[in-house]
Amino acid sequence: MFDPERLRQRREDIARRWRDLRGPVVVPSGLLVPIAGTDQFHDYHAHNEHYYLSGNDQPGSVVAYDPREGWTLFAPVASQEDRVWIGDSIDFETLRERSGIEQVRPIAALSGWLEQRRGEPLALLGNPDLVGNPGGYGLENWAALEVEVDDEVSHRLSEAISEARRTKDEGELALMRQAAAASREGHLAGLRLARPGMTERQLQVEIEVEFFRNGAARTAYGSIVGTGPNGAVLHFAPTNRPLQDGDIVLVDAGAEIGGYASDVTRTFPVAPRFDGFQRDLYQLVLNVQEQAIRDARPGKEYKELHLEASAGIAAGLADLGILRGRPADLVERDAHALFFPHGLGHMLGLATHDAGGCLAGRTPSDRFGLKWLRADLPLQPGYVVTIEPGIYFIRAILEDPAHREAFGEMVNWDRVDRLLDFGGIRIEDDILVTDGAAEVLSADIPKQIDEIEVLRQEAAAP
Ligand SMILES: [Mn+2]
Repeated sequence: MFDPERLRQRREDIARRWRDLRGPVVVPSGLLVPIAGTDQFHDYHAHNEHYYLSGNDQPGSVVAYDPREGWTLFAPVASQEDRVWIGDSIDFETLRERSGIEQVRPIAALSGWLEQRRGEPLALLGNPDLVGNPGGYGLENWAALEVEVDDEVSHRLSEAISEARRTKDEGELALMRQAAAASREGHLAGLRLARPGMTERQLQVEIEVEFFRNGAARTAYGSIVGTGPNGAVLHFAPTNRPLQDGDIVLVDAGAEIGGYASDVTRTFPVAPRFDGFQRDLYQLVLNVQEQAIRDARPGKEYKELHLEASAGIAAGLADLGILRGRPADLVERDAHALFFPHGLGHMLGLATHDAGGCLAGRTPSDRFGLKWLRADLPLQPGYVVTIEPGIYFIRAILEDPAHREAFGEMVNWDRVDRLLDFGGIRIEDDILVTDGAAEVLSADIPKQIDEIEVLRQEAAAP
């Protein structure tokens, strides 16, 4: 999965960031979580900090670090019963080769390793289930180990990993490009196969099957497929609602490969063409999105990008007669957030909303127009972020009497009332910030109106 040399460099970089550290560190991968009342488990996801440091994703593993001794990987050893039902664990020589960590030891040895460090403050990163379920890691009794977890140091070290994770190395970018390529195949299938009468759920299956055919290990997040009014629910889970002629369809879905996410949204008509208003609104969102991608340069504050996109949306909605007033005033009063309530995007990587989105010391604003902004930092070469403006007609926001009063004259409410079943439009790409223009990892997934209409007309042909 990863080049072991790169993993070694990554750990050296982290150790440098931890240079003041005196005590030991443990980074558990996490354990399988049973589904209550069954003999099954929830989907397992190795903790990203553990995976980032080791490339190992087996449950019940621990990466340990001691500034005096370096790195150790404690790995599970399958029991005979495990081997009968689940299969064997990965042998230690393979783990050594893959991770580049010389010290690979059975998880049963973790207890002794911790006992040797009795009384020293311990930094606990990764999955904290080590404390709640020590038995899962072969520890008999957490309290008896007399280990004290230092929360302040743990937090600081974790922040250092998040900072390191912002800049993607070539190995990570290769996986992100593969993930974006698999996402492309899925979105193309959706654009080609969506038909009146097909359900959201059926469309989801057609999209996801192409992700998996093209190498995805899983979807990076629960696919969002919302048709008609459902497109206005930001994280809508697909239902059996059939697609109807005249609806627009919002598909936010991405493949994950080697632990790395892609996160792409496309919106298109069920009919062979956008109708007049859909087209105006779509072109507005697209213009704002393309401008934000052009402006995503090193040093640019992500929050500025968000506010500029908000101004673009406010200006466009004023041109369309939905908002009233000067765009700058509308944004200052957060009127755009009635229609664009979420942030412009987020960091992307091992997680869909990747670590390190906010610079240390910056806290999210509680302003209506900023509270869901997930990234607040200056962009740097090597960062991967999403750019995903949208315009929605969300009843929960637009029917709220408090909003109707607060934004009274700024909104053409009669017009809004006729659009409450419109749904929403979002266009999302994954971009790599470089020294020059940003590279759009998801660039070849069609988003221009004419490209989409060509595909939709092919879909409608008998
Ligand atoms: Mn996203």
